[in-house]
Amino acid sequence: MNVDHRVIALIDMDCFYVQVEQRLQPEFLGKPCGVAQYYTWKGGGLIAVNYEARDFGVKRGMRGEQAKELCPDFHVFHVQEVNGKANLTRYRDASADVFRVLNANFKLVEKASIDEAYLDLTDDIQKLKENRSNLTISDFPSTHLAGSTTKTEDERIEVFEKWLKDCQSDDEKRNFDLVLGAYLVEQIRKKIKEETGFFCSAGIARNKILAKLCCGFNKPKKQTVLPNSDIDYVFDKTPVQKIQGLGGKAGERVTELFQVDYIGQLRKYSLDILQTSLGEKDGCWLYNLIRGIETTPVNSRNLYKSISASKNFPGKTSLDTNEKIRSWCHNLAEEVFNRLEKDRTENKRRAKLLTVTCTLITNETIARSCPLNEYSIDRFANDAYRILKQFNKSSSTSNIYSPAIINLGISAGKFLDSVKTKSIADLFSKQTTKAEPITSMENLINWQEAEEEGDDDDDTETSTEKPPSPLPTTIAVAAAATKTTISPIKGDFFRKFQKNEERLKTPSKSEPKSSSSITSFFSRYSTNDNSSHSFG
Ligand code: DCP
Ligand code: CA
Ligand code: CA
Repeated sequence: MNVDHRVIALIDMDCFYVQVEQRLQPEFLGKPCGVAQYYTWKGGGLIAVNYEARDFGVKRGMRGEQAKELCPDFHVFHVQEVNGKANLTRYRDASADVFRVLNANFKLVEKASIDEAYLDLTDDIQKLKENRSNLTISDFPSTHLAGSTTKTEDERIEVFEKWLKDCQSDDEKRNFDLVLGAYLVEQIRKKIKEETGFFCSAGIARNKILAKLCCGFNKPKKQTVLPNSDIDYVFDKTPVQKIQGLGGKAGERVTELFQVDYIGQLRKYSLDILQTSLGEKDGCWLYNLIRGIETTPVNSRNLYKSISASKNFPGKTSLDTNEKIRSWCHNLAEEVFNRLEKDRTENKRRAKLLTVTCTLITNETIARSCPLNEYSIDRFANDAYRILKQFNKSSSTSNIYSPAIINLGISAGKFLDSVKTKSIADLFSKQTTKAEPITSMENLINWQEAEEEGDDDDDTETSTEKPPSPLPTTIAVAAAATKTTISPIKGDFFRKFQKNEERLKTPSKSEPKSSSSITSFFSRYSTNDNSSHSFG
């Protein structure tokens, strides 16, 4: 079996939104704080909580008031609102600061979310090997080993020093790559702190899934290395759902099918059994993953694949008149427009497809798209409204919109290089004041299941702004939308990997060779890839 030789890191900012707010108001540094969306209902729903507050039991999803009960000194920052809607510009700009540092120092950087990046350090390490030999514990002030749970700093130093010595000896040369990876990550984390003021954590391992997993082992302000020799130990204690891609329906299916709780318990199943139950490619992917092999590459992507804004309208706030819908189409269109304009200046590209999504009070989710020929708030709003009008079942003379809308979103995607695409059509559409009829519409029913952190430049509200009554969130809605259209074992296996071009051949049952079939789960329903949740 071809053992993975790469060194991959996942950098994740610590309590990111809180740090962004604290950077603006440093008097709150070191104090228990959180960031809430909206001022309404019990102090707003917390979407980020710092570690000082977590010590008091404050968690994401709680209300500001509840947090204050647990921690009287708790301070709540509120997400800015524009047009009655959360505006994430501040966090996006802070994210750009972090990515500037990463991109200036590494070639292979993949933006995985607003506060996360994968780095492929393999080549950098080869260069480092030529120049640097002996490293000491002082080069690793915050590195932990995934396979050991050390309680004190002295213990950490003892364990790490031993590993370092082993790795630098001849027998353990292979792990020396990981040592150098950890060294580089210590350096970049320090640089991020110096240049942005933000702390982060990291995981360093042989593939993306392992790097992501171990990043969470020692948060905040620390990093964790996972040598392959520790994988069995770690997997024996890792719930299936904790593995990226097995967090949703796919993970549930795996735990049910095999009656396991921990990923390591799957080791006893042969490739044949896994393939029979999950399909050839997926079974192979899982079989290899458990053995530490997963070859999804780090894609240098820094641009969002789509730009979208959406809002929930729960309970009494549902959009039940044409007027309200018109007005919100305009608000969302304005936000998308502003971000598109900024994107056009910064990235020299233009979106060519406008997509409108909504969830009706009946829980039906609708997604339609049309060509986007010009950047214009009115045009976006009119196109969106025209699409939505088709689903109004009330009489054409009344102002009522029925069934009412409980989530509305507008998104722009299918970006093309604007320098090359200044077409006659563009020029023509600039002169057109009145919106043209929509010439093509496609039903985007093959949505991908949304996760908490979308991969797009997304101003979608998060699940914490829940109304008092249980109503679907954007996330739940998108998931529900997938139910009817997506093959059973899908979960959220793939969003982050869906554009991965590398589709390795599935080995024959008797001879497992590769593991990149995380893409295969996805490829079944990725033919019409208009998902607004991934980077291009
Ligand atoms: N976020 C959000 N809604 C969610 C989850 C997250 O708006 N349901 C935002 C706020 C977070 C940011 O995304 O600060 C990054 O999310 P993380 O899951 O990485 O969480 P944090 O960075 O806040 O904390 P941690 O230190 O655990 O990574
Ligand atoms: Ca984070
Ligand atoms: Ca994150």
